[in-house]
Amino acid sequence: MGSVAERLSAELERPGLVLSEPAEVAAYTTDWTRQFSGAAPCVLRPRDTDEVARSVRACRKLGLALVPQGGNTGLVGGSVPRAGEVVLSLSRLNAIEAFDAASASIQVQAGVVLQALHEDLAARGHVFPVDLGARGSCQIGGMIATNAGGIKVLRYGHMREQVLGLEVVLADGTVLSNLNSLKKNNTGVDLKHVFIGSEGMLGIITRAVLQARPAPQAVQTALLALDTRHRLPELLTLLRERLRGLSSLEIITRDSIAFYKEQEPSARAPFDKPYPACVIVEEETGAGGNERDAFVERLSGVIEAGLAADAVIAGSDAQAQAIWRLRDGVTEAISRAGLTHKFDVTVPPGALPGFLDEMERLGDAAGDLRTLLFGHLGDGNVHVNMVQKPELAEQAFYAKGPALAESIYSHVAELNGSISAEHGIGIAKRAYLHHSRSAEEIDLMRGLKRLLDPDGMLNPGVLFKSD
Ligand code: FAD
Ligand code: 2HG
Ligand code: ZN
Repeated sequence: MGSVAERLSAELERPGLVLSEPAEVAAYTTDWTRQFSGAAPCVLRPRDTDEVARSVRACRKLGLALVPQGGNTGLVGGSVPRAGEVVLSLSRLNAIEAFDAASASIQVQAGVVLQALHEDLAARGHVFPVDLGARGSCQIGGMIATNAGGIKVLRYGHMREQVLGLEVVLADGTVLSNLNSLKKNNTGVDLKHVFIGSEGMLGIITRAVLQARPAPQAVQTALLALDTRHRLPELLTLLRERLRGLSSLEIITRDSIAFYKEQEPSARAPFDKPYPACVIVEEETGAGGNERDAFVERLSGVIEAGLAADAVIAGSDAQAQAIWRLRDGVTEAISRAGLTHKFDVTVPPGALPGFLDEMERLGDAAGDLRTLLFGHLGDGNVHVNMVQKPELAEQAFYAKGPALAESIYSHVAELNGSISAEHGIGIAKRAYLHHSRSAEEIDLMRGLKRLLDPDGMLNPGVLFKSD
């Protein structure tokens, strides 16, 4: 019979495609949060679409389930094995294949890392307008599979809005290819949307054509200090009205900044006293000193209206990066600190002040947790992180999860929000999907799964328990 790795190697007859050394396999079996991990008999590392299709057919023939994996930065447990599945890593499909200046579109393989795409396009005077803290590791395929959002959704949308064409390997090994770069293509059901956001359970994304954009002439960045969170809806309204090129609007609450400072004592506090919240504002403008002056003028109107108490306005790229360092630093500090119950939710902007208060109340009531709130303010997307205090034992920490999730998600549902703004459902949220999706919608999703993957071999257990 032989081991799974031996049988797959014999079936595939491709040297270097099957990784089975336990120490090497282990690098693929725990996720970024360190809260999800499992064992895999081996890792498949195809180099192109054909090898992905062969790998899928070999797994099918041997009755093996598989977990597609990109950069393994997903935050809902969908990228690592749970019940002995084979991991299929897309990392070697890392070619940037073609750039078309006339349509500003770019064709890439699924394993291209976001930062590599940013750098490639920068050299061509263009940008890819999705950006997020995991840029150094997350891959285009994984970002499409999770419909990743990030810090520029406000102006440019999620991954979904950037995908023009897609190539996908289906569960039977069929290659479904529609790598066009057309903006307009109303030729029946747009099948790429079935796979965008499907978290690896309907097909394996191998290539994509993406919409790039000419780089903005200039980007202005500021950090506002708020002395109340209760006027956030007014702040949003005024900033949207005044800053026509608004491209990012991020919030970090006082406790999150304090936590970051504890973790990184060398980091400078942004203001000489703590404020209930800070907001990063970024606007794309024309070039030149007058544009910066006009940006300062627009923000002074916000201060005059009493919606911000103080502001730091970047005068250079380095100063802008220092402001963004605070935002990325909070996410990283939380990950370094210990175990965290993570809730990535959206609520309507008008509900934000009460929602933030309620999250802190729930965290305090649960006990021995630090509630850290931050996120993509412009989208009403709050990242609620409840971090284990040192005195809380691991088992007791995990025991608090289900009740917290139920309280938070039912509150989000009452507010007509979403229980997953941008990270997806994965394993972590599948028990709560009904808070954001109707029974009919969930049935239809199950039907799609049965149609495209009747044997349940692609990422079983993601989104809902396998039939
Ligand atoms: P993985 O983690 O490898 O996989 C994620 C899911 O996609 C899994 O279900 C996997 O099976 C599936 N998958 C992966 N590749 C493929 C493929 N080629 N075909 C089919 N399925 C596939 N997300 C946001 O939306 N906004 C943020 O601002 C944001 N910030 C982040 C910051 C940090 C520091 C970290 C660690 C994560 C952040 N994320 C954010 C989470 C986000 O989901 C991921 O960073 C990214 O979208 C996942 O890409 P990945 O290549 O790492 O995918
Ligand atoms: C971010 O915006 C990411 O930094 C991660 O989406 C959020 O860790 C989190 O909760
Ligand atoms: Zn985010």
